[in-house]
Amino acid sequence: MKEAALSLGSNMLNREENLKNAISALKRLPDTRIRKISSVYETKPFQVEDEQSDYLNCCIKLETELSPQMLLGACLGIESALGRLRPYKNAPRIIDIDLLLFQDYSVCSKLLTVPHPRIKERAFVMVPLSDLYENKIALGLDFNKAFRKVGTNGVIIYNKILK
Ligand code: PH2
Ligand code: MG
Ligand code: MG
Repeated sequence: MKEAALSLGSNMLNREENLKNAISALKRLPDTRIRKISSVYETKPFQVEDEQSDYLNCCIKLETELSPQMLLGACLGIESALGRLRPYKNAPRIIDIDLLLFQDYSVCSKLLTVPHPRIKERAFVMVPLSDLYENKIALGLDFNKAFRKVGTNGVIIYNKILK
């Protein structure tokens, strides 16, 4: 089994329901088990060019026999199944599922870059991601170091646990 971390985000329609539906779909993936789900955070839109509603964000740690490419494909499939459209870059979305980390793999191709290149700039990713790793070091990423740079502005706890 390989370990992977995902970031989930929603800022359209019923955000909580969208996260729940995405998690249910992830639970149904073949040869894949969810290991840990972070708290949910309400976050201010970060680096978007239009007026947008606040997001709900969380992160998930899972174990899988899928390859990074298959896992990414599965995430994109879940986004489509839940009705995600992509009218323009960083548009408001029903659900976004990003592959952050995959084992200690370093992949850089046209379709997939792992570790996700913008993790460390994004408090809305770093805060939930750090919930998943008790010793605050994961797959080549030192959270304490990254945190000192990114801070936690615009990220507030939304509820404790998403079932
Ligand atoms: N996702 C983005 C761009 N900006 N801001 C927040 N708060 N949450 C997100 O999930 C998010 C964002 C691109 O995917
Ligand atoms: Mg994203
Ligand atoms: Mg995405």
